[in-house]
Amino acid sequence: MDGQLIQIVGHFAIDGKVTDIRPLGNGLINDTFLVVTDGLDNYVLQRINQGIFQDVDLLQHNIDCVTRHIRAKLEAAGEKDIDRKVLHFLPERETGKSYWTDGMQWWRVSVFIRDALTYEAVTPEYAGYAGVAFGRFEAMLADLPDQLGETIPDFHNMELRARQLREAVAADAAGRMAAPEVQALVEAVFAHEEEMCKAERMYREGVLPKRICHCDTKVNNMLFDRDGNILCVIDLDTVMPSFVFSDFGDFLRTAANTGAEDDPDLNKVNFNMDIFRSFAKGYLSTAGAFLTPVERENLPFAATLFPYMQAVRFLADFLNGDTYYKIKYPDHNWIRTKAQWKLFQSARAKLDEMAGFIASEA
Ligand code: GN1
Ligand code: MG
Repeated sequence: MDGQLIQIVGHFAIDGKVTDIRPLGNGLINDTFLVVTDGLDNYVLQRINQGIFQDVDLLQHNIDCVTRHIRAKLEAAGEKDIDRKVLHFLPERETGKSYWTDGMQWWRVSVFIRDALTYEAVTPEYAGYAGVAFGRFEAMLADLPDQLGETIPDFHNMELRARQLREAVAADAAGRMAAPEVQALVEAVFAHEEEMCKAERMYREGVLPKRICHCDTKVNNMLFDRDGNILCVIDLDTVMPSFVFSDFGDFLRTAANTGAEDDPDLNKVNFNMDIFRSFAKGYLSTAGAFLTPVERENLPFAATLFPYMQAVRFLADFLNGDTYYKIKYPDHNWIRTKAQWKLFQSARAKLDEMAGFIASEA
């Protein structure tokens, strides 16, 4: 066991003695470890990526407000087993804050949720439960009394993401623009720019609201119980005001992809309408009451926006020389870009079919 990690855990008021610490999950941003103890609970230790989350105080403020609010809602509703339905971060022993820092690195500890399962892919049935859970998550946060800040400013702003790609192309820091294949994809991406920046325009025109969203609803950020119901949504770093498209679109980007996010075999990557239909049905059952007509009729657009935005983000990182996402091999970000681009095209071809389904659910 890593002595330094044990020492860090020691800053938090955990129960029991640590018996093992090992890597957990496959997030692309933070470093995550499972802390096994001889007590009742195990814990999750995370090193917050401070290069990406520059204001950790704000970040943890958001998380504290959101977990407190959800816990209170669950209690008021008389829910059972609440400790498995909302994350619980431990206070640091000296400051009482929900993180510890030595000024170089930032760490936090939460209770590990027992008997929970995570998936990289789900069935239509489970996608339906996820839809219900996200609608409920947004509904619960609708009356949050606290002001949340943007932990990554303009995180899902497509105009900004396109601008960042343009800058990456111009700088060509890693000398990767020389490849004709890369140039062709950059051109194809920009050919759709105006179409894909629709949400920002609608927001400026005052016809599209922002609400508190999770903003990282990929399938593996969800904990399921053994019956397929969602226990809890994890990875709360990006909970912030955004368009509802964020949660709807990012779930489908991962769950409705018949291949992997970074599938090297593009034949495997397609947009699965069965998953779309059950997720949308579930989501509308809990979110339908608060969605405006503009939000509702643009849900199919959201399903295309997120593969597009992710392709843009992976491509920009590839051109920048892989400074943001963790990579497992040298052209990983390029492979990811191509897979997301294929998914975008597949989803876009199904826009009418998606719109027909949403209209029929009225
Ligand atoms: C990152 O942290 P993780 O791996 O759940 C990223 C998301 C991307 C996702 C792509 C803060 O999520 O926005 O959609 O990778 N999070 C941040 O897999 O940039
Ligand atoms: Mg994650």
